[in-house]
Amino acid sequence: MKIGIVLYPTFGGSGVVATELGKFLAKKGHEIHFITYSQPVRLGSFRQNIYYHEVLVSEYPLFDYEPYETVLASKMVDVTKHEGLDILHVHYAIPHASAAFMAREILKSQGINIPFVTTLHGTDITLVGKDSSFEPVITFCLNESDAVTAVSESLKSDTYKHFKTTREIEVIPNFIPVRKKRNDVKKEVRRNYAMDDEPILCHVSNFRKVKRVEDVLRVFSIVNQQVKSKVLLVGDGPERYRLEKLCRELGLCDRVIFLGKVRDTQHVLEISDLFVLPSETESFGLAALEAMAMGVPVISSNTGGIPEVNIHGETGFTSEVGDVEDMAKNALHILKDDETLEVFRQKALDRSQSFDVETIVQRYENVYNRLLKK
Ligand code: GMT
Repeated sequence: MKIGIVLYPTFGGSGVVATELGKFLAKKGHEIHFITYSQPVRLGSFRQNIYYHEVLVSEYPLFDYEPYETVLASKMVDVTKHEGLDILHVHYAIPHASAAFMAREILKSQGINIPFVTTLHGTDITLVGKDSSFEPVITFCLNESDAVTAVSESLKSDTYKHFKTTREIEVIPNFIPVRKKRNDVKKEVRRNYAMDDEPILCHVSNFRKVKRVEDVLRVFSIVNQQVKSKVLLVGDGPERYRLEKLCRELGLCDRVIFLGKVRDTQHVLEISDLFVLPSETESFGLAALEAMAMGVPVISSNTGGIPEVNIHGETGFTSEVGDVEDMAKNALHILKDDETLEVFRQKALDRSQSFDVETIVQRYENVYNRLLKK
């Protein structure tokens, strides 16, 4: 099958999922054409069956805002025609689904029929999408998509809550390459950050307000009073300056390590003992799943789709958003001795097997096949 994948190329979860999906489909023999405005961060180097088409929006003095959506739709038309695509799969509703609709209709007028699948990832529905100025376009695109998928049950029900659509939405959760056994901890690497007896807490995000990274520091501050530990913060974004300031106020500068953006977070997770994800909203929580797949238990909020991934009392704990005392209490429970930590580590690893890339990607292929048979 020849599949066009439209995505955001940045560090955000939707881009990561779309890129990993494309890479896995390419490995299975499909021809994948990524369409976006810059090289997706997880794409890596030259790979068989993968092509990347850059959407270039030229500046023109008339435009205060460049018409990205129009150029994207034109690119989708061009790639579909000249590469002979069978299907378009767009990740994130705005503006990818509306551009796909436009492309599909243009192609139809030229006698080419191509279906498009829209995958909803979260903020397109729960944050940006809630802005009423987007509502008519998103509702229309959901209704016009040939198939709509959402990454969690929670996101599916949020979509029905916020948009007047009766479109069937199939839940296809995010996925991960699973491992049966945990990697051995690279002690030499770990010693660069913490003493052998100091637990390492970790957080990975884009440091936007919605991630409540400040809560990570507050949880850590309580934990560190009882168990001397370290915290590794991976990522960067608008909240970083405020967080660095808070670290100084809490007197934690020597215990909190800002690593900045890291392309391959698995090496950080490999040396971590606990993952903290206190988000305000989170439709899935891919970062938590990535931690669990490395055998790292999760302390998180109980918002959105997180409880579908992090099982309370088994793979970690979930708390009310903002309840840093409860999160710290739960973290201390897991860290109280090596045996308890090991039980949670193993359960986290086991749970991640339910999101095995092989099984989940097959479900996307089933959607494509169903549409192409129509
Ligand atoms: O969380 C972000 O700010 C990035 C956002 C995105 O669209 O890239 O992530 C969303 O999609 C991820 C992949 O499906 C999910 O794991 C995240 O939970 C979801 N983020 C939110 O709902 C806030």
